[in-house]
Amino acid sequence: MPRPLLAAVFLLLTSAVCSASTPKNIVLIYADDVGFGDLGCYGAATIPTPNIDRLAANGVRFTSAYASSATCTPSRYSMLTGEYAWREPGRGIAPPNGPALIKPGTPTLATMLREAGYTTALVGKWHLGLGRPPKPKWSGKLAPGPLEAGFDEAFFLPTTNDRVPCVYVRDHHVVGLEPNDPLDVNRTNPDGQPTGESHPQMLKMMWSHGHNQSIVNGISRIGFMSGGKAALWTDETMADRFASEARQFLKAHTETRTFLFYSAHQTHVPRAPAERFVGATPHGARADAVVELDWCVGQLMDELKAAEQLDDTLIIFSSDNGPVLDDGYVDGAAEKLGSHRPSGPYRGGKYSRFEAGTRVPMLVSWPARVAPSVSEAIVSQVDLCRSLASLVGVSLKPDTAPDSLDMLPALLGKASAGRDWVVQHSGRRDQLAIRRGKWKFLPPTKGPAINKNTGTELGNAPAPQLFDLDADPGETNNLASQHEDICRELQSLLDSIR
Ligand code: NG6
Ligand code: CA
Repeated sequence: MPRPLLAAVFLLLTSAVCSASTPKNIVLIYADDVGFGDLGCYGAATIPTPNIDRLAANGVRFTSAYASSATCTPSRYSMLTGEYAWREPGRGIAPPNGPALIKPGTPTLATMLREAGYTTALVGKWHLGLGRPPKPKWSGKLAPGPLEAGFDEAFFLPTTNDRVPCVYVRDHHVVGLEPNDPLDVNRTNPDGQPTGESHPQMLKMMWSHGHNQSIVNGISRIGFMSGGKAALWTDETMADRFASEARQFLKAHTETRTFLFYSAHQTHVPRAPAERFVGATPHGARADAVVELDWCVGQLMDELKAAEQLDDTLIIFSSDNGPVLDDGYVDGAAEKLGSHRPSGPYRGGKYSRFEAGTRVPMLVSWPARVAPSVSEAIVSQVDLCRSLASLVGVSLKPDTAPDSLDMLPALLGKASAGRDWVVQHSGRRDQLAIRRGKWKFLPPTKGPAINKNTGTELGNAPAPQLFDLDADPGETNNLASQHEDICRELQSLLDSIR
């Protein structure tokens, strides 16, 4: 075929898949445990976040955006599959040896965008399990994992930065593993190694609850790992590593459409930001880690700018659950809080059914298409599947992403209304709540009112709770006994969704 004809055919073919109304790149930046009030653009006066604030100033800043759950694994599961994690058991916080939770063949945000012609990558935290039961083959091939969930490439930390194994994985294998030093992960101490419990004098950061098992980089973790010495990460360089991996991915794919899931580790414990961010705020390591996260966001923006693609990149920024101060280490987060309010005006935090558990920052920036605004539309991260499918022109089968709604107009700031209602989930399967318009309803639940480790108000109570979020955003005035009809309606709505 003559060259011009070939080019014309190519253009025709690619434009059939991706029309001019789809962005060149989609970058989903997912923070860990960042609360509604933690960013400059959401009112944090003492935490400088200029890059994230720039996204807000140039895009849509949501005030009623929700993570599906108040912990990480279920939020991520719901966001990537469009199905609430709580529909099946076993999708709570994944343990170090947790097997893959997304079954191969399940349609995901990544498989859908790949179908639309995007090259897809995960950089950062995974925490959705690896391999088949009984446990991942840490020294062998780690599958299924992100690659079986729709990512063309992946550079990731397997669970969380407070869990073993403290190694990076690229695609199917641990990075830097030496064959003569196989890696394994156990529930018990396999080789009598010193632990956070037995040798606290070896620690540079003391644990406060849990987190007293294997010691890596002077920090004790959840779980025991043995071997893999050459592959161990250093917490203080994790941000540099993830930012550089993400930049390399974007740089390598300037000619094709890309979907980057940048899944940050900040501000999850242990908070050990790079030396240059220590003291960036008056609030200690937790808020310093927010500044480090902002730097990472700036790195991605710089890379897109260098390729002259920032304008035509859809960047979505959000967080997997609300904030927590002491989540297991003595790092001064509570002591140095001062006037900073990680939850903003809301009650609770990570693990909670009160608003701060799941109401999180969400920013949508696409300078070429999206005008700056502040939106009060109710949107949930579970909606990303159907909304982005609609954006890129993929039609999903009815049983795919069953809990996801197409909220594209709201997400792009073109409609002021979003969902009528949103389900809120503490992270435990039996603990749901629902918001419809201004009403927030929490059915009675067993369990403690306060998480004794973290001090978080969980929302558990033996009686129903109903709050008017317009008049009482802090959920202090329980109106359930005055509005039994509304409680009944919301209970039956929740039952029907369940
Ligand atoms: C909890 C851990 C907490 C954190 C959380 C997961 C203890 C006592 N607490 O079980 O430190 O790791 O799991 O956080 O071990 S998440 O953001 O990934 O859901
Ligand atoms: Ca989290």
